[in-house]
Amino acid sequence: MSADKCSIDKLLLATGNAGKIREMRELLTPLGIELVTPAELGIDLEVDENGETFEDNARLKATAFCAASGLPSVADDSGLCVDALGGAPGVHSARYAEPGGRKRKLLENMENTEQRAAKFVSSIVCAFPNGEELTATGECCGEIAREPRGDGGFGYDPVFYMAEFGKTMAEMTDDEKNAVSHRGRAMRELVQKLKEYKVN
Ligand code: ITT
Repeated sequence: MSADKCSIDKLLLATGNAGKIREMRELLTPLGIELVTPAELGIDLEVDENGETFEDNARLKATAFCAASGLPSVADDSGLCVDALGGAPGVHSARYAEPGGRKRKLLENMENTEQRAAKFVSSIVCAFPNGEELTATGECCGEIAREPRGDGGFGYDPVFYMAEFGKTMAEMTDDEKNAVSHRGRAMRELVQKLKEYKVN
């Protein structure tokens, strides 16, 4: 086996978020593993994300999808932590407001503050049918913009501004985002661990 390949043949991308699937695919493709989605397998699973940390929730999703599919399953739990809001919305990022209203609510809550610092966090768990797991995390620092800009990416990307690039994450290409993002960093750590992982 080449040092760049790994001993797993097939991996489930354990998420219903199309943006995450696109980014995870891009980052896992060099491993040469077959990547499948829950939709492709006809798996429709609602996991109760009641953990206290990103890693707890990533583990809940990864183990549930692994049990349902019998395949090694990679889940990402991620979110936006805003300093001026005491780290909110954090693990509640997906439930901060109704879909479509999250960015507006965030900008409203930030209207009267000059303190704009924020970070994206991604925690990734790969659960294996034998009960083993691999974990990885990544963070990306930036600031909350005054208004949304750009139509790439997903979620809070249009309001997450990175001064060093003079762009919001939604103004970056997928490759530019993956090079610096929380998920890109976490996935590169996972890819390294997958290369070293030996199936028992
Ligand atoms: P799955 O649980 O099915 O993976 P989800 O969208 O519900 O999909 P999370 O529970 O991890 O995912 O919620 C994370 C939310 O945080 C997500 O819906 C976005 O609103 C936000 N988020 C995470 N990563 C992001 C990114 O790279 N860019 C913009 N927003 C992001």
